[in-house]
Amino acid sequence: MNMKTNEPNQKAEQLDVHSTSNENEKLTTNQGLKINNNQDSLKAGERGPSLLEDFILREKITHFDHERIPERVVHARGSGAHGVFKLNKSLVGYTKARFLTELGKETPVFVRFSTVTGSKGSTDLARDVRGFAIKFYTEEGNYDLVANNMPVFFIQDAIKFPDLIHAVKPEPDNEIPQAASAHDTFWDFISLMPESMHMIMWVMSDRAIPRSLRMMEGFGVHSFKFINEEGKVHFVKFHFKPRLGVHSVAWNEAQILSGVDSDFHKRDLWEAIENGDYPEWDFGVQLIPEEDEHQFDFDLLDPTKLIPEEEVPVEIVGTLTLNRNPDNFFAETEQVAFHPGHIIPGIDFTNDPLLQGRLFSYTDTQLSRLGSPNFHEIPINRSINTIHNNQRDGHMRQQIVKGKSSYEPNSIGGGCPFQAMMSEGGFASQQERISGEKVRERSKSFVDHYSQAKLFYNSQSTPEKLHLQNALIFELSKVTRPEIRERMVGQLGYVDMFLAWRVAEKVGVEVKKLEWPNQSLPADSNIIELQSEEREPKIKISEALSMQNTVKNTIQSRKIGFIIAGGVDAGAINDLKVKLEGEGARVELIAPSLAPVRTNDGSTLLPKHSLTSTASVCFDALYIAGGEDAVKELLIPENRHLVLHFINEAYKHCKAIYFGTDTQVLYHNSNVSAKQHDDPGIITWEDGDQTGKFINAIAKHRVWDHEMERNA
Ligand code: HDE
Repeated sequence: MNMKTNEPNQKAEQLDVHSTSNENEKLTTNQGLKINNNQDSLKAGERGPSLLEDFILREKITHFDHERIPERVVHARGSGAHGVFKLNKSLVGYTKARFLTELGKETPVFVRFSTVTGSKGSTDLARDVRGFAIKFYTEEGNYDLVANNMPVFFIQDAIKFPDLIHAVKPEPDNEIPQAASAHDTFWDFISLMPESMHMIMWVMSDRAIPRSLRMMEGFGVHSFKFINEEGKVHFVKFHFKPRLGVHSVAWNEAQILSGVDSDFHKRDLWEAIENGDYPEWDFGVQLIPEEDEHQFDFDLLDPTKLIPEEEVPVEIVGTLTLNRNPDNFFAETEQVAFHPGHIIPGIDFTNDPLLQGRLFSYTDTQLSRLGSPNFHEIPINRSINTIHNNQRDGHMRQQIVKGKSSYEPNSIGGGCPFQAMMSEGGFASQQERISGEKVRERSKSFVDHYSQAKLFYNSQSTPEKLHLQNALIFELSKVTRPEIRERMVGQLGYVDMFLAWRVAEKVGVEVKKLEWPNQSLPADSNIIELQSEEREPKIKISEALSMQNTVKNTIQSRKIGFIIAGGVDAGAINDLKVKLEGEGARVELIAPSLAPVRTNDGSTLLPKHSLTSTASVCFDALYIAGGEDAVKELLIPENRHLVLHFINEAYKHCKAIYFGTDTQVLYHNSNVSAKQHDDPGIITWEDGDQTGKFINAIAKHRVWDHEMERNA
């Protein structure tokens, strides 16, 4: 049974069989022997040497010595959750995959979100792509959609992947910097790879610093194929759109959070699920009949291109809900093994050269990470379909397969296991006609690298453009070699001259037209072949590309910090708390210390945080609770600078702040008092009950439009 939803779920039941609890049990060795002393090793005399004979000590230490496995070479840091995918609209005309055709069908899933570049212990807040990998435990076998939160990729061909990753990872001589792209080797590579320019726009946008893993989109990136019962083929792009909208934190906030709570995203996902705020996404598809493959001004096989929603709308057909936290991080989130090659009948690959390379990489990497070809037997990776084949043995084999024959054809085993006919669910690849010269070349249809970068940049709102410019300025300012900065600014010039000019001005170089081959490159460099045609995008602006257009009118699961102190107005606090929680928000109390706070009506409140144990960056909005005595306490020297810092920082990060009654002194001593225009994010005592206004401001996420003024 799925514990949180009480709905039957085949995968949860399967995992239960492999789960154990130590509750009320006696301590044992791995051989089941009960242990009666776990405090002292066996010694020759109480002050003597330990004895080799001590098998209990040896077993315990040996197991400990081998507890670590290699972290993922990319996407090492992750957070996972169980959930369910529900089909709301059948895709029967397009695919025969049963989980996408049987209306109302619920399929268990396990999802793992990740950053790409950093090590397992690095910060959640790195400017980075986020992985969004989904394992669908379908009745036809496991289907893995190994997606990202951005719809395109840096490179067009898998052969460049190790170069890309080596460039972005910490530099090889000193292993600096961790979980950051702001360094010479990354920008050196990027400045020489114009095909990455579209992805660079995404990674430099605030999409790379999500507010929450629950507030990110998911994209399959590549075009895949759907095949229906009649064998008809459609190209398909996969989309997940979060019900809470797509939101980010400010870059300065991300940097502070990396110190204050580097597990911010992990914690947020965990707490939301524990609180019953189950994250939800609409699942949608863009469908293109096979015969329309060449109807676009880009190649559907090129993973640096998206299909604008204006050209092919996203049809929403299902809901993805995460409703259960893992019981054990290592057993589930760490050992889960995804592979874009895990497909089922009705879904097939395209010849996207990036996807083709991935189809090799994922099993290969599990062999080194999980150590054996039997990684499919680890409970989290098991299909809910039973496994029958003649594969045998290998490290850590779990299944005991009965019978004498482990080959096919056989007569000894009665010919079993039998091949399945297609009508019985047997998988058959699409019979695609392929003919061609054996070449090591890039298709000419992949040669436009700037038009969709322009489309993305032009589609951003003014604050989003500003953030993108500032991100590039930050990153390139960390590049020590001026020639790399100059080459990069030259690339940006092909996307937008103002963008290039603004970045150039701040990073101390001039915008120059790129000359190829570049003087600083080896004479035989093939870089000239990688250059792009200059094309204008067919569509000038695509609304779906701006996060600002995804704002939803909800404060569901938003975290609101209430700053309180002794004598605080209990009535006002309770009233506001009830209203905010009624809208689904979470209220947390912050006081000068963790000691219980006495209110003006004699009741006590228990703060969750003290002013020194948390920071404004951990909250979406602030309420400075009123009450004369409370404000007096907040104004004593040891509290005053902490409270003002809270307010100023929240204001700088464009959050909603509600000043309760009697808080005038705090208001006037904070940066908020310098505001020159009406600011929908600032709500004050003068206005009486302004709860509705406060809720509206929180629902807008941030007041980015006022950023210039706020940060002045
Ligand atoms: Fe991956 N990628 N990737 N990737 N990828 C891995 O597999 C690889 C690419 C993605 O939570 C690795 O099990 C190559 C695109 C996610 O466990 C590895 C290429 C997209 C995850 C690997 C790509 C992704 C991975 C490392 C270019 C978005 C985390 C550990 C040819 C569609 C899965 C592992 C998890 C993980 C290889 C490009 C998404 C090494 C060679 C494009 C979400 O196999």
